[in-house]
Amino acid sequence: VRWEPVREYEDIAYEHDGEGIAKITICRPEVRNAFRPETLVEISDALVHAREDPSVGVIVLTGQGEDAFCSGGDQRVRGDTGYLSDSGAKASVGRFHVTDLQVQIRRLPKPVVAMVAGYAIGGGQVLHLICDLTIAADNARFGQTGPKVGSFDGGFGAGLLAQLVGFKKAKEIWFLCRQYDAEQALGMGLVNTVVPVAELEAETVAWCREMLELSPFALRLLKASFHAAEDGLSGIQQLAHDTNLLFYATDEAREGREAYREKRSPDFAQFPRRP
Ligand code: 2NE
Repeated sequence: VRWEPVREYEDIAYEHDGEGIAKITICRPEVRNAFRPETLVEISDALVHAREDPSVGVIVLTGQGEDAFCSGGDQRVRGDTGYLSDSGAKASVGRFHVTDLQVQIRRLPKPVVAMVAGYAIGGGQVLHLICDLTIAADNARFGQTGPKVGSFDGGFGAGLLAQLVGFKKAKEIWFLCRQYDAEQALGMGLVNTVVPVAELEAETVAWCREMLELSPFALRLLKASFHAAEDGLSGIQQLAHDTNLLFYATDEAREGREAYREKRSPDFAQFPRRP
């Protein structure tokens, strides 16, 4: 695959293959691709671009190199009120930017695939959980460190993990902070497949291309459907407005719009009341 850079960032690379795949790479290998607030803001910006670009059908999220997908929050910029940006007035105000990113990935109406080589640890493990699919290299290692380093992710990090691997296993992962290799992760339903690290990108691209052959709107509706119950009214809203996208194209909805514009009463009697 020939990846073409789309936008320049400091902490990430954002590239397209020109055939429907966007790739976002965390480029902080010196800290095992840990994220600082700026990293998350950049990923979020690239995701907006990929969402808005009609030529993009699938998004891959990964980490630079073979040692790590992501090792979670950068502990060097962790303050007493959250994670700190490195300059300006914002420097003293801690945040959890990752919350917004997690929700953004979950609500994004295109499939997001985590391509994991090496460590997916702490907040990095949660990032891959949030992605729709995970393709793991045989050197991938998964785990949580929260209770070791004085942190936790109780939302998606606990709840979504429990949905995937069951409550006992999820509690084991969090309560013992062990690491699990790729085959163990596959066995517990944490990842979709495991391939030799040298084949990771080719396999991920093959999965993406399979999805690119399929109906984008059906994939969009399916993603929203998978999340609707869990996400409550926000999830239902996504599905409802996806329905609205289709409803607007019907003669019945058009009649409402045209009647308003023409300042007349709408004639909905011409449309069947469906059983
Ligand atoms: C990832 C892991 C297991 C890798 O181990 P190893 O042995 O391959 O590498 P090493 O030597 O530990 O790390 C290489 C360099 O990367 C830094 C290390 O400090 C080290 O730096 P130098 O000694 O070379 O200067 N590094 C690695 N991870 C970092 C991190 N997250 N922040 C800052 N520097 C990091 C091993 O490195 C590891 O266990 N890392 C820590 C994982 C961790 O505890 N992450 C934070 C969990 S909390 C979180 O992510 C979170 C949350 O719970 C809630 C909200 C938001 C975030």
